[in-house]
Amino acid sequence: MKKKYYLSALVVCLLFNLSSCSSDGDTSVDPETEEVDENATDDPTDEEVSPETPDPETPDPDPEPTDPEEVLDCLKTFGTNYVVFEAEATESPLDQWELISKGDAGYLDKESLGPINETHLEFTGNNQGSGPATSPLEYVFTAPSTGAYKLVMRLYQRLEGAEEDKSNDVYIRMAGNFTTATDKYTTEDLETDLKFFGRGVDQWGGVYSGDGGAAHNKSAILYNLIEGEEYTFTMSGRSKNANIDYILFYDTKDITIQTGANKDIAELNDAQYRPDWDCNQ
Ligand SMILES: [Ca+2]
Ligand SMILES: [Ca+2]
Repeated sequence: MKKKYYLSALVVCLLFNLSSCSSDGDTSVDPETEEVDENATDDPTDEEVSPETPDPETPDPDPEPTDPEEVLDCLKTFGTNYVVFEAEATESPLDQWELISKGDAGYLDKESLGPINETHLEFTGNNQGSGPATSPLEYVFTAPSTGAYKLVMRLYQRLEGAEEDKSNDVYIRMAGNFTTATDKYTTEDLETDLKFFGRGVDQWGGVYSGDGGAAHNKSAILYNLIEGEEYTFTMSGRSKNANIDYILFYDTKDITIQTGANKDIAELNDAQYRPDWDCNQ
């Protein structure tokens, strides 16, 4: 558990560092209060200290600098036929996305299964209804198999009294050697910021449907991916107070994932399809 908090703090630092490094010339940076939880190193649950180690002060015997690449790698899981990312597994500046971790006031853990890895991203721009594609976050991955990959995310709508179709969407686009795997959207539709919506009305649910494109469809998002090819997926903010826990791509010839309005994709599906933070075990 302690390691989890440690890595959580590292990720926060990493993201804010990257943000400031890459924000040269960007004077519109939101002076958001960085709610890094300095008290996260509480609860040393284990009271017992062996007599041979009289110095319980040393917090970590491993002072080597953390490689940002390694931290990012910990937030992604690659199966043989799926890829799943923590929402914060990006090198992009978070900008108007806020990283919320356990202990933060806005942490969304009301459900029996809380945020995976005790983190989620909340979009704070635009309004709860809509707005332009804002604060793009890039996720780079190599397809582990050739097939039609479907996209889903875990969503929580922090409605604060708004209608159920508010705070429920993001924009998505894909880059790389792919084609559309659905007749509802063209490849060009999928290469361009497209609304992607779902339902998680004051609870964890899912994002599972596109909305728009040339034919104005509302339908699942599917990409033909090629094993070994590298892709860059981009998620941008659309509606304020939409919270994303993680992002899953899976090969539909092998895997079925249950989704639907107010269906929690984490609870309904096997735990292997969540980012398992394996570097930290
Ligand atoms: Ca998470
Ligand atoms: Ca909406």
